[in-house]
Amino acid sequence: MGAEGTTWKRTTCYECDANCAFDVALNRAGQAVDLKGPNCPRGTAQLEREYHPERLLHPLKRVGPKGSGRFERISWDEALDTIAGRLSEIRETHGAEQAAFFAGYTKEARPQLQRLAHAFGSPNYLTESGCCFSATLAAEKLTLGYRLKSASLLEAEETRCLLVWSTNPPASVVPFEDHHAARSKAGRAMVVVDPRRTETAEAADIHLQIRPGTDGALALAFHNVIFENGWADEAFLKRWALGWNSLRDYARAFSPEHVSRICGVDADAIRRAAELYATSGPAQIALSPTATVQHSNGFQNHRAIVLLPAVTGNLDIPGGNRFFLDKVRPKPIDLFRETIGELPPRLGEERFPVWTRYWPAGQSMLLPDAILTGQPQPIQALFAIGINASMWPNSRRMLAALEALDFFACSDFFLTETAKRADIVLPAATNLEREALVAYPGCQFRGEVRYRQAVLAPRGEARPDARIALDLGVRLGMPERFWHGDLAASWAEAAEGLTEEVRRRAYEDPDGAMVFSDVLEEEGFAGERLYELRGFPTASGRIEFDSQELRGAGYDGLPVYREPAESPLASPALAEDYPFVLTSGGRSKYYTHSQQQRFPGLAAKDPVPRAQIHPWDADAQGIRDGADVVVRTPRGAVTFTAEVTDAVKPGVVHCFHGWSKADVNQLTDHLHLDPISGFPPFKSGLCALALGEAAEPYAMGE
Ligand SMILES: Nc1nc2c(c(=O)[nH]1)N[C@H]1C(S)=C(S)[C@@H](COP(=O)(O)OP(=O)(O)OC[C@H]3O[C@@H](n4cnc5c(=O)[nH]c(N)nc54)[C@H](O)[C@@H]3O)O[C@H]1N2
Ligand SMILES: Nc1nc2c(c(=O)[nH]1)N[C@H]1C(S)=C(S)[C@@H](COP(=O)(O)OP(=O)(O)OC[C@H]3O[C@@H](n4cnc5c(=O)[nH]c(N)nc54)[C@H](O)[C@@H]3O)O[C@H]1N2
Ligand SMILES: [Mo]
Repeated sequence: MGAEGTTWKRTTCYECDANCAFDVALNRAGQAVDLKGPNCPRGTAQLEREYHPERLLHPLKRVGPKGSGRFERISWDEALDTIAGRLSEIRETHGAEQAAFFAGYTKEARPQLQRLAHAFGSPNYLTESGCCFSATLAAEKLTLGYRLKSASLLEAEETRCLLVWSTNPPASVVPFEDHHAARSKAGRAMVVVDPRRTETAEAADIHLQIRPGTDGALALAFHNVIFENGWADEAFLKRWALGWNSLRDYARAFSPEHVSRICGVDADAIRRAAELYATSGPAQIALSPTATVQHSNGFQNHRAIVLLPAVTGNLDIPGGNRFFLDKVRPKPIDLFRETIGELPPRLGEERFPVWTRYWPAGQSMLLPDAILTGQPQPIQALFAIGINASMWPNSRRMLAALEALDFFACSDFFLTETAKRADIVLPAATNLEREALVAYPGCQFRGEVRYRQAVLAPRGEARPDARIALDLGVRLGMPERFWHGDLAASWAEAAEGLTEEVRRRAYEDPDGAMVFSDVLEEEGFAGERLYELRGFPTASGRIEFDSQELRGAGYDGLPVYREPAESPLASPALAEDYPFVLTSGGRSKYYTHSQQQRFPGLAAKDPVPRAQIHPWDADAQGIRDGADVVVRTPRGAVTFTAEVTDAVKPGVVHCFHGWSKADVNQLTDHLHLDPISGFPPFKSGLCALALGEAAEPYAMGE
């Protein structure tokens, strides 16, 4: 007990994948009155969600038209029976695969949700990963056989050159401004590739201010300079790589002068940056999970980048890019392996066969098509935990799709505009109110695992999402397979995958277990190079500069550069009407996507949806800083607040994403998905600017 009768309890934050430890002070009534944890505005604001007056506290049934917001309180029994009943009807009339199960940025309950989908008989478990991270993972695994460990997560003392390619930790990675990859450091050269002069770019020796979506061309220019100057590690390439000489030949066309015209960057700066990277090693690339791949050409662009460490001998060396290994591996309870062979094709499996091979879910970017056109396969019903139509490109179309569903149920903390389209809305318990085994394969940066106990009783009738999935499994007639609804038992089964010692610490130690040992030690490996032990586990067993797997599926085997589908060079006629390049979704440290706009503490810090515009472009249109500016694309027009700043590249407009009153995805293109990953071009399209307000002010979102 503290001085005022408070008790402190340990919990973990849930605002991002870092899962930081937080201590919560509880008063005698069991209410949270204070929080202590890392210096992170979103972590510190967790109680604004917890006690927000608009939080959903009871299950609701829609009684007015979709979108009207007219709902009536119902019991959990009625809500669950309705959902189980409607899903069963759809399964009987159309087949189980016509019901989809979706999880947005919320990740904790995914194992139980996926289990529900597959036990129900549907392959269509979909997530936000259809536009986040899975493309970089697939591109890296397909090319190198491993996922790259990136300096955005872990600092290596030995690094002498840091190449930050499209990430800005002060906005997106704890500890923000203090992140090592955002600061200059004595003895370490730094190059940043970003269309904006971010805080990270300001710390760099060279900033390559690239036109969005041209990263592949820039990476090819690096390859060009490196091979021309004899800086490639040919001995390594001869032994371990396939098709590297084809890439060398292909890159001959990408001289710095030529690429300078594509990317809008000075040719000498490209030369100097490539020289720094290739000759002052150990060199390491810090990557974004998404910024290189949210383009119509992103998958191949990303491949061209991740081949740079292979060419320069910076792969798997201290201070270079090592490989990411899952250190904590709970037992999978998602039923994916057990069932997927028996289930019909997943959404996207035919169109994105390579991506599907690397990612154990369907491609959510095709959900609007599936609902509205029945292509590539029809979807009639959706059960979602945390869904926002504004996550999709051309989001008004996604909202229309949700309205066209036969049945739609979701859980959330708030009655969002998206939830207003649902037939049933369920109140989700927050991370402070729910227990969970906090460790996801692939998401743990440091190999930490802990069992987070609930520190607060759920408000109203809120329930953990994972528990809701179990409750539905039980109502669908599978009590045994769903632990009779016992959430702790489901986590206990996942924890069976941990060693006894790690499991004990995960449950008993409030700090959880830090797991540093890994599979390599189990194999008795003490050496420095993982590939010497395991080779490169790609299709050919070598680093695939020229990927046979991609060729086999009808794609280019080399990381061939193609212009973004909408660009001044690819679509000059369109560019006459839409002369600016639009990129979106640079992060703000005050928000997680759409989530905190209704928290007064954070809204005060970053109050308006901003469109960043260079002064030359703003002046030409008569746009002043702080004025309303209409950003227009062939999909629509949205009003933002102009932030006139020379930090953004001239000719480029950058809009922040996730805003309910100004949703940039009302403007983005759903047609030109990346042909390999299905990722949408959030970060390279065309737009026009005008002073004033859009004729149809935007009113959807959250
Ligand atoms: N505070 C906060 N942190 C977050 C999130 C959040 O919502 N809020 N979201 C989390 C999630 S889901 C994700 S996926 C990650 C995203 O993580 P990151 O993608 O690393 O996000 P940022 O740090 O904003 O860096 C992206 C940078 O890419 C630049 N950029 C835009 N277009 C291009 C381009 O075409 N080429 C290049 N080279 N650069 C480009 C932008 O200007 C921006 O500075 O952040 C995670 N962290
Ligand atoms: N233009 C553009 N669009 C983008 C991006 C971009 O950079 N530019 N980034 C993309 C990326 S990388 C990502 S990851 C997506 C993120 O997109 P979303 O997944 O839509 O992100 P959020 O807004 O965080 O969450 C969606 C909903 O989940 C609810 N929610 C949050 N936590 C929970 C929970 O624990 N339980 C339940 N039941 N509900 C919860 C929130 O209240 C919210 O309504 O956006 C993508 N869209
Ligand atoms: Mo993301």
